Amino acid sequence: MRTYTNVKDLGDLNTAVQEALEIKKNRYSYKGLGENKTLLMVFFNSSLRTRLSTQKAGMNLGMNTMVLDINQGAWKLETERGVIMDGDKSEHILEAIPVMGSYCDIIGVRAFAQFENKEDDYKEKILNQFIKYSGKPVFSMEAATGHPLQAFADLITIEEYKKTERPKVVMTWAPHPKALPQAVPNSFADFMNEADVDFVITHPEGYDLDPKFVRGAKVEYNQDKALAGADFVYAKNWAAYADPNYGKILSKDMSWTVTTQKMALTNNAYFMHCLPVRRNMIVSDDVIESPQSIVIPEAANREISAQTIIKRMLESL
Ligand code: AN0
Ligand code: CP
Repeated sequence: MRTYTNVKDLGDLNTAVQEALEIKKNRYSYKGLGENKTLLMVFFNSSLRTRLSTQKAGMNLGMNTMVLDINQGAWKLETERGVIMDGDKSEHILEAIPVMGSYCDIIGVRAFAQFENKEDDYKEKILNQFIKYSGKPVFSMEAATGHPLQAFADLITIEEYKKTERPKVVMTWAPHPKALPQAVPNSFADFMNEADVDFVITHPEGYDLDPKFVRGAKVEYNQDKALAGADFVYAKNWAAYADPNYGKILSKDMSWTVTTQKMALTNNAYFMHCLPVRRNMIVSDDVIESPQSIVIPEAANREISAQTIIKRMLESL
C-alpha cells in the first residue's frame, strides 16, 4: 500500500477488517517488520488519539517513530507556489516535504480543512503535495476531506459489537460551538456505504454532505424518525458543505443533542463518537457514561486501524 486516504485504498473491506482483528489478537507478532524503519508523523493540527495510537502502532511493528508539530517549533510554511516570501513564512512546503521524506520510510499527515477555499480543501492540497513530493508512502491522519483511520476503527468496532448480520447505523449531526470539518462524517459515510449495514444519515436541512461521500445512503431530516430502531448511533458535528455556506455554522439547535430520551427511540443502540466530544452539546453526560457508550473501545481501536495500515505499507517497501 503506497497511500491511504480513503476506503478504496483498503481493497476488499472484509479482508481488511479480518486482518485488523487478527492483529488485535497479537499486536506484537509483526515486531520484525519495522526494524530500522522510521515512521514520521506530521501534525498541522492538534491531536490526542491520532498521535498516541499511531505512534503506538508504529512501535508495535518495531519502528522508530518521530513526531513533528508544524505549529510548535518548526518554520512557518508557505504552501502557495509563486508567492514572494517576504512575510512571516520562512520555508516553502516544496522544500520541507522532500526534506522530511529523506529522514523516514513512511509519513502520516494531519492537515485539516482550512475553510478558506472549498476547492483547495476538497482537492486535498496539502495531503496531495506530501504524496507527490515526499517520495514515501503517505497516510492521512485526518486531512481536509477525510479521516480514514477513524472510519476504519469505527467499522472494526461495529463489527465487534454488532448483534445482527446487518445492523442499522445512524450518523447524526449534533450541535457544537465551533465550525468543524466534514472529514469525519465524510469518511464514516464512505466506509458505511461499503459495509454490510443499513446506513442512515440525519442532520438539519442545509447540512448535506458532498454527494461523493453520501452516495446512495438514506438522508432523513427528522432525527427522531432516523433514530427509530437504530443499533448504533454515531454522533458528529460538522459545518455546512453546500455553497454559499461552506464552512459556516447554520444551527446550534440543542434539540439535536443525543440524550437519554433520544436513545430511547433506538433499538438499545450503542453510542459512538470519534472524540474529542463536547458533553451536553453533542451528547449528554448520561448517554456518554451509559453502558451503551462504546467511545473508549472505539478510540482504542485506533491503534489497530493504524497498525493495519502501517503494516501494509511496510510490506510494500
Ligand atoms: C476535529 C474534527 O471535527 O474534524 C477532529 C476530530 C477527530 N474535531 C475538533 O476539532 C474538535
Ligand atoms: N479521533 C481523533 O482523531 O482524535 P484526535 O483529534 O485527538 O487525534
